[in-house]
Amino acid sequence: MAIIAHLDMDAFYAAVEERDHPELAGLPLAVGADPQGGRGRGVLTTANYAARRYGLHSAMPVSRAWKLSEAARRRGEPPVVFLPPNFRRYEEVSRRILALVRARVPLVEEAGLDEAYLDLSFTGSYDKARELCRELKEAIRRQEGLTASVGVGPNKLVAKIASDVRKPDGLTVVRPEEVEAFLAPLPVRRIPGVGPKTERFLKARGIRTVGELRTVPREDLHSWLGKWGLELYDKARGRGREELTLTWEPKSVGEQETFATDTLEADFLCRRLWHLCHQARRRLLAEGFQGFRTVVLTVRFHDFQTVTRTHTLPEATASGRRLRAEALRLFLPFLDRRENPHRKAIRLLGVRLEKLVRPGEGAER
Ligand code: TTP
Ligand code: MG
Repeated sequence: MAIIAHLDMDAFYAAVEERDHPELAGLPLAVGADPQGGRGRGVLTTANYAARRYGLHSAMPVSRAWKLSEAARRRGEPPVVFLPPNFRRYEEVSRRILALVRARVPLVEEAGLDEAYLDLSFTGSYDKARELCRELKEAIRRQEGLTASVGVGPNKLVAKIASDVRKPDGLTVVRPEEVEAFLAPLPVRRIPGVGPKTERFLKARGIRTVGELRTVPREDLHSWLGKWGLELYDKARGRGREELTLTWEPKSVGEQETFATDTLEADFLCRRLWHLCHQARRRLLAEGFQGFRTVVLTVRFHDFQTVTRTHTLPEATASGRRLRAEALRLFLPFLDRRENPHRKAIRLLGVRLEKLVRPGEGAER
């Protein structure tokens, strides 16, 4: 029996901004194009829940959002704070959240920057799956100060719909025997793929809810909407795929640098090596890992001969000093005859970290 969860962060970009700017907490926030006093031409990427109360939402023209904000101001309510998006920041937070999920769930499909499907079949029951989801939400709140909404069901479709019905900070579990009753009262628009066009089309035929959609014979949906009609027929019954498209986590992180001129100048090469160690370690932590055990050094000579040297530590570490010491130990023989008998100039250096460790898997700092 498959148990699938869908996890979706609440008002993701706006929530990250709100968390990063405590002085804005509680205020209506919108992330997107510059409103330029109402003359702005772009759209919003998202709005927090306070701003949604004014009617703001994703993809809304920022000029319209500005008008709604001004109307709120005239009513004596706080105007909307408009912020430009910081995608690098959202990606970084997204990676950390994903790392936290992967530390607890082996099979994960990244569906977007702020959503993922989790195969929770391994828990064995809906009760245990619910408990795990509660723990996940709590860990995300504790470590990132953000809320997520989670839906659990027998397949991806039901899980996705369930994660959306009690936002923000929701947890909705739909057991197989509850699917029909859960879906029936929902507006057809809740079905992923049903947009304003399909919604209008169905409404014109008196169909507003999923329950009403279920009364339509398969042949009718087919003749009205073709292949999409057949998909709708299945979706209205909560039938969907349970297999995830698995995304693998990185097995290593690393950095390399090709120099403007081939060189064997020890001072320069050691400084670049330090810098590569620094960057590799930053990537490691940004990917949500807590440590590494293996350091791989790559040296490419001017003639493209490429040599790698590896050292594995007895225990994992995240220490930058330890990394630099190990990298240097691997590198020094290339500066003399031990690894470089012909004293060839070096074209490229690389540092890669392997045997990566997730939080909870034990690493010294
Ligand atoms: P969503 O999960 O659709 O929206 P959300 O997380 O902001 O709000 P909700 O609480 O309803 O889940 O999208 C995730 C992020 O993707 C969102 O924060 C901003 C970005 N996004 C856009 O840039 N343009 C869009 O049209 C949408 C829908 C989202
Ligand atoms: Mg979201």
